[in-house]
Order: sequence, then structure tokens, then C-alpha cells
Amino acid sequence: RHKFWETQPICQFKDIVDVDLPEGPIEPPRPLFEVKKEPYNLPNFYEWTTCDMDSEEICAEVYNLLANNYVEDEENMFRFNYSKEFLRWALHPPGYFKNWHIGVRVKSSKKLVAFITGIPAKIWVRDKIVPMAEINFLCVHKKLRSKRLAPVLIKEVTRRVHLENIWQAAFTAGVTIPTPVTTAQYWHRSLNPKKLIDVGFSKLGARMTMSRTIKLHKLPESPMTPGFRKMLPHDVPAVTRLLRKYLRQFAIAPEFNENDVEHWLLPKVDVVYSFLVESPETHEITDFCSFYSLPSSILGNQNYSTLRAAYSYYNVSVNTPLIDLINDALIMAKQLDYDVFNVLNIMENESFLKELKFGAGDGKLQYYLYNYRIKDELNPSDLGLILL
Ligand code: MYA
Ligand code: JJ1
Repeated sequence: RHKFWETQPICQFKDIVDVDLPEGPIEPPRPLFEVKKEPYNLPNFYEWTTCDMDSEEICAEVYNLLANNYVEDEENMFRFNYSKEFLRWALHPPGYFKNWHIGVRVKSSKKLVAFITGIPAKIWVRDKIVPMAEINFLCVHKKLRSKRLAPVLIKEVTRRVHLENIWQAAFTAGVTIPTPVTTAQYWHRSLNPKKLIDVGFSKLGARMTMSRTIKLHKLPESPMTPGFRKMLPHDVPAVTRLLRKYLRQFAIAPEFNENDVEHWLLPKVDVVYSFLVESPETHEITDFCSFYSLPSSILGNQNYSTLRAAYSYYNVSVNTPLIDLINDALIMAKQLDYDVFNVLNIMENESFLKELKFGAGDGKLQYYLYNYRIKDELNPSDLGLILL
């Protein structure tokens, strides 16, 4: 049934019953001289290209490929529209490899028609730190679908990751292949209910009017928690300490150092927003919250072309209840003119969904590990990792 995935070192569905298989790598690392030195063969007419995202021109080509061909919801009403600045940020973390940003072009026209990326990351899996690649932005042009190009892209990124002596990977997808570590669900909090209803993102509830709906979703103008403010460069050490400690409670979570926190969490306009609570008395940094900006194109609507969505990222509640912290994040997202605030039911997020008026979405997100076996399926609440 899965002609490609059956050949890969992933936990096969039939393995799930075998309780004796240990947790950890499925295949051992190989000596580097055994890793193929040449790229995999592409069908005639296509060629490999490395995408230098620092080049304005190439970044625009990648942006356009994704804006027109990347992930849609199941009714094809919305399509992710990652901005160029976002893509640069997502692909340039500390220690990134340019040749893990892989494109496929048509030989004759040089048109970019497919893409896949990896970035390096250290990931805690239970009590071990595992060097991994995070794989994302796999995309094949709509006109070239179902021609088995995706397996070639996946094998090629795997080869390039192996050449750096890295043998595990993490990825998320909307599709089900063998075998998810867990399945997370999207939840949505309306910030601009009128627009969401106008574009078909949400529906007017039974026995609800527009004005009651707008009133129900109203938020204060400014955050409520004393000492709540934007994260600044000098906060990096304190936020790193807070986050490192907090993330240890999850079975799977990133290992962040100060450079990672500076890259992933210092605010960048229209990309990522981070806030913290500084105690007015002691000036200690006690709590933290963040979200990233991922708009979607609205397909075929007369009045609107873009849905402005904020996605919950890493949050740490120590002194401020998580509910209050996320409520302040909602207030900031509203201030920044986002239409909706999205979260997955991972980490401790279940605890605030109902009270803060989130509703379940129709989208699911599967989490996967490549070449690493986990004994039992995890609960979404065991996951402390967010992939963009
Ligand atoms: S998830 C986002 C994926 N992108 C989209 O959904 C955008 C819109 N769709 C497309 O562009 C195409 O439909 C894609 C497939 C490119 C997705 N993850 O070429 P095909 C398998 C894994 O004929 P196409 C993200 O970016 C499928 O099961 N496998 O199909 C993370 C089948 O295999 P099998 C997938 O539709 C990506 C085969 O491909 C996915 O033309 C992580 C069919 O190929 C998927 N999302 O193209 C990738 N979709 O027959 C894995 C389809 O066996 C990384 N397939 O069922 C693994 C780790 C690698 C590094 C390891 C380092 C050590
Ligand atoms: O955004 C999503 N669904 C929306 C829109 C649905 C439109 C019709 N299909 C949704 N809206 C209801 C919201 C409502 C707000 C008020 C309270 C009640 C609920 O459910 C979904 C997520 O739910 N998004 C997608 O389907 C996009 C794809 C998600 C999978 C992504 C996988 C690829 C990522 C790889 O890195």
C-alpha cells in the first residue's frame, strides 16, 4: 500500500504489536564513505538546484512555488502563504546547511517546480538528545503531482542529511503514513469573527447573530498581566533558562541554547512575536509566550484575499496561569490585526481551549520521526515540539 514508505526506516504499522523492539534508532549510522556521493536521478527534463534563500530572486521563486502549490485545507478554500521573510527565518537557524534547501527545475525553462528543506536541530526524545534534521516545505507543482517525484526529493534530502553524519529526522504532515508518533488537532480562536464568517473560515453558530458573535469574541484593548511586555535582546539568557527547564517535561522537545532562542524567539515583525512577564517587584522573568505569523490565501473570494493567522508557538507559565498568559497573547494578536489565533492540542494547550473560546478545526497534524522507534503512541500533550 505504501510502495515508498515500506522501504524506509520508519516504524511500520505491522511493528506496532511487537513489544520487544527497543526504543531508539531503527538502523545504525553508516560510515560516511558508504553514503552515495552523487544526487539521485531525476526524470529526464528535470535538474537539481540548491536554493540560496539569501538571494532575493531565488527566495521569490520559492515563495511563488509555495504560494501557488503548497498545503490547502480539505475543501481547498485556503492555502498557506508563508512570507519571504518567514521562509528566510525558518531556513536560516544557527548551523543551517544551504545544500539542505533543495529545488528541482525544468532543464529547458529553469522553472522551479519542486522543493524540500531540512534544518539541523537537537531534539530530546525522552532522556536522550538526538541530532536530527527537521524536514519541511515539501512541495511538487500541481501539474506534476502523482508522478512519484516526492520520494526522489525525500531520498535526496536524506542523502544530504546523512553526509553531515545525521541519521534521524522529525517532520509533520497532514497525511497519514506509517507511523505517526501522535496526531494533533488544530483549534481556532476567532479574533475577527465577521471576516472569518464572510470568507467561510467559520460559520455563524446555531441561535447566534453576528452582533452576539462579535460581542462574545471581544477582547480587552491591552494585556492584563502586570509586567507583561515584548521580549528584548537582553532577555535571551533568562528566556533560555525558562524554556530549557520547561521543555524537559515533554517526551519530545527541542534542546535550545541561547543562540537558538535568539534566532527562534526574538521578535521579528510579521514573522514571530514573543512576550514575557517581568515581575514588577523583583524584575525576574517569570513567564513567556509567543506566536508566529502564517497567513493563508483565501481562494476565490470577491472581498478578501488573505487570512491573517497567528499560530501559538512556545509558551511557559510559572507564576502567571497559562490561561492569563494566552489571553494576553490573544490580546496582542488582535492588536496586531490578526483574524484568528490557531493552536495545536499539544503541550499544555488543552487546559485553556474551552475557557478562552477556541473551537476545534477540521485539520489534523501528524507528527513523525524518521529512523527512530518510539514504543507506544504518545499523547499530543507529551509533545513539546513545534515545526513551522
Ligand atoms: S508536509 C507538507 C507536504 N506538502 C504538501 O502537502 C503541499 C501540497 N502537496 C504537494 O506538493 C504534493 O502532494 C506532495 C506529494 C509533494 C506532498 N510526507 O510524488 P508522489 C508520499 C511524506 O507521487 P505527490 C512536509 O513538508 C506518499 O505517501 N510522504 O505524490 C513534511 C507516497 O508514498 P507511498 C508523503 O502528491 C515532508 C508518495 O509520497 C507526503 O505528487 C516530510 C507519493 O509521491 C508527505 N507530506 O507529491 C517528508 N505526501 O506510496 C518525509 C506524499 O509510500 C521526510 N507522500 O505512500 C522524511 C525524513 C527525511 C530525512 C531523513 C534524514 C535522516
Ligand atoms: O484552518 C483549518 N480549518 C478551518 C477552515 C475550514 C474551512 C473548510 N475546510 C476550520 N475552521 C473552523 C474554525 C471555527 C472557528 C470558531 C470556532 C469553531 C471552529 O476548521 C485547518 C485546521 O483546522 N487547516 C488546514 O486544514 C490546513 C492544513 C493543515 C495540515 C498541515 C500539514 C502540513 C504542515 C507540514 O509542515
